[in-house]
Amino acid sequence: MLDKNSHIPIYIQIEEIIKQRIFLEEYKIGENIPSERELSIQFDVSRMTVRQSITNLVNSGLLYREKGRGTYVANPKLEQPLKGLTSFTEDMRARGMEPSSKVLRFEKIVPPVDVAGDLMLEPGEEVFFVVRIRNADAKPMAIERTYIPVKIYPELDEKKIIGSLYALIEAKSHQKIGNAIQQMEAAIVSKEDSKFLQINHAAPVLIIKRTSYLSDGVPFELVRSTYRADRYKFISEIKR
Ligand code: 16G
Repeated sequence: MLDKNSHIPIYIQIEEIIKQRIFLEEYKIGENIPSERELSIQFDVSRMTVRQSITNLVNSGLLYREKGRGTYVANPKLEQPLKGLTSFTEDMRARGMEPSSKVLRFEKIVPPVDVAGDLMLEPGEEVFFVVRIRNADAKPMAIERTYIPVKIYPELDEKKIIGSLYALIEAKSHQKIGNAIQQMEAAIVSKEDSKFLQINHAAPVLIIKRTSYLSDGVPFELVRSTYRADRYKFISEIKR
């Protein structure tokens, strides 16, 4: 209940009560929560105060607003450990979700010089450039733009890449994938990607650039993955 004499601001108390209701499943995932007007009557506070609490919960990803329809309880974000070198397919299966992909582009190109440099290619060497939407349980999670040197897997085609790239590469090269270097940064989604990811066009995304190597040290992919920031959080263990 609200304590109007408390030193804790009212909007923060309301946030806590709403969180509690979500935790107790009084407000269920994917369902509408009461309107600002109803909540302001319930708590006997102004709509402005309720709006502030809801905005904070929307910003933290617990709730989301649908224009003209109200405020809903969001799915909890997927927690992706920044630990083992796993594939999207493995990550989703480990969670009991069904991975799938939609290939938006598949072409053979001479890559830009920076990409060629990262992949340690000779001048003029070709790569496959693949753009895939990665879905979990048929919902878009990420867009991956991948460069794979043609010499690594000359027979790669649009149909094969629908499944797991890592499984294909390991089977083809008869060696394990060894390690990768990753960089992560925050960004605002591009107009094009917002459509594919089914998010608002100013929504935040997390971009991971990964260069991966076979166990003999040969680079086999350079990927830029754009993740929905409302669906993902990355977790790492750090020791001292
Ligand atoms: C992950 C990797 C990506 C890799 C893909 C392979 C990150 C940031 N990216 O999404 O680099 O290409 O898995 O998945 O983790 P697949 O084997 O299912 O095609």
